[in-house]
Amino acid sequence: MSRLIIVSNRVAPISEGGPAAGGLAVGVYDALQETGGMWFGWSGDVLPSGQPQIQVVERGPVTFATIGLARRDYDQYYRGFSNATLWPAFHYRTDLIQYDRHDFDGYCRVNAWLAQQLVPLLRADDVIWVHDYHLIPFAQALRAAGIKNRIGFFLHIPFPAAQVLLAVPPHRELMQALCSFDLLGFQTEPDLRAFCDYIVNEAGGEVARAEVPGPAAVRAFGQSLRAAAYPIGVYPDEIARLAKAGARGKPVRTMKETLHERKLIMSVDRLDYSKGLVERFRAFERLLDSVPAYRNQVSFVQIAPPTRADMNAYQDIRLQLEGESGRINGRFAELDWTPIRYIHRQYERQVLAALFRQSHVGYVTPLRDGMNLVAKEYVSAQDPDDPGVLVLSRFAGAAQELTGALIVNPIDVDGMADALAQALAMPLAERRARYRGMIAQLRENNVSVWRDNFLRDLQGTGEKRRTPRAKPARRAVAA
Ligand code: ADQ
Repeated sequence: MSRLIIVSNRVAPISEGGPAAGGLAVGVYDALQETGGMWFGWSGDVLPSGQPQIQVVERGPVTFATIGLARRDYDQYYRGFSNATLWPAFHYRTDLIQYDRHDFDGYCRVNAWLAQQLVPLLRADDVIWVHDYHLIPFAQALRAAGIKNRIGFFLHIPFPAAQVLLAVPPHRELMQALCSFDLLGFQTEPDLRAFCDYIVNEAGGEVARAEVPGPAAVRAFGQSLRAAAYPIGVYPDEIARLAKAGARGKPVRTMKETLHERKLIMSVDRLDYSKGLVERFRAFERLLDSVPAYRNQVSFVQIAPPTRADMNAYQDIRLQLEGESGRINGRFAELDWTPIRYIHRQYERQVLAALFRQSHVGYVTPLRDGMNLVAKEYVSAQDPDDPGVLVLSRFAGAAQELTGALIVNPIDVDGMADALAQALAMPLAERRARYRGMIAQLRENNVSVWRDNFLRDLQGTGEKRRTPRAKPARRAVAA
């Protein structure tokens, strides 16, 4: 059996018995344990000086290979092109795109350098699975180094409409590099369609959609590859078990005591401008405005640990949210009631799952999101006899599957306030019916199914590449 090599920007923290729990981390680690293999990527360390050295740690059948980044590489590859150019562009925030061609050079340079670190660790029949937008030129760099193994790529974030992608100055070089993979995986059909539209209408390529279920055949930039949608899942039964177990824990008991009999609306996100938090806060305010009976009867808990805190756009959104929560609480709070509890810390998965189970409404309204695992975790954590209601943005990938949610437009503050009121008042029979449909879908497409479908299609991408490669894009091979 081939070894599986996972390549991702960050490698899940290595602890006793494997990586810390987390949607993707669990799925990937599980696959690695079954097939044996290696997880390769950045350690999360930024080195002020000196040459980064690769660290290799064995845990049973799994090898973790991690490496630090030099300060300039972190600034150009991670903070720069990945998170100041690609992240906003792929989340349709063209107003926030910053572009510096030196950062793009750094992005390509770091991809090529990481690929060179991986090459000596590879065997001829390894199957390589690369994850996410940080690593779009990775296959091209491996090909340039003579690697002929099968290489697949999964994009965790949305793939933007062609007109939005055109706002990224080196879009053509990026898409040429992306076409060096053998198989591309997207979160949803709309993402796949957006990619195909670019290939046909901007790159002059061809796409043949499969007549039987299976990946589309793509020809572009002198290369042939396959592409399909593979919506990422969770392990719903494992989350339900955690949620039940966590209900006896102190954090949940404390929450219940401070809520008294009030209803709970709950949101959990990384603090990011793509998550629609400002509009979400305003919609909750609109609910209190328009239905005074809910004042002092419902609390909204928003858990949002800061990420990418060394970037201006993230400092701005943090300040804006602190302002909004303070303003709304100032308007409505009473001595015994704080309408919005806005919390910046991380919680264990068990605590989050248990809090989801206690809450009447899961409020998940990103402006754009590749999938949004929180929506899936919320549904998984519910008590089947008395489930809460999911209010979900139509622009989260999860909305393609979780059709039993109340689907909202995340910029429509009035519409979201109406959906919150409908959720809080929803009769038990309707809540159960909606939950049953959604939990069945989550079980059918759990994270093992996602992983197995992708790896099956990657194995099926025909002969390993033995023909000479198309010429790599200009900057991708610079060391
Ligand atoms: P994210 O943008 O990080 O992921 P999401 O899918 O919601 O978004 O995953 C976040 C994960 O972190 C969830 O498992 C959640 O429980 C956990 N988490 C969030 N806040 C936490 C907190 N305070 N404490 C502990 N855990 C917390 C990217 C893409 C998504 C895509 C995923 C997976 O942006 O669109 O769904 O990858 O492909």
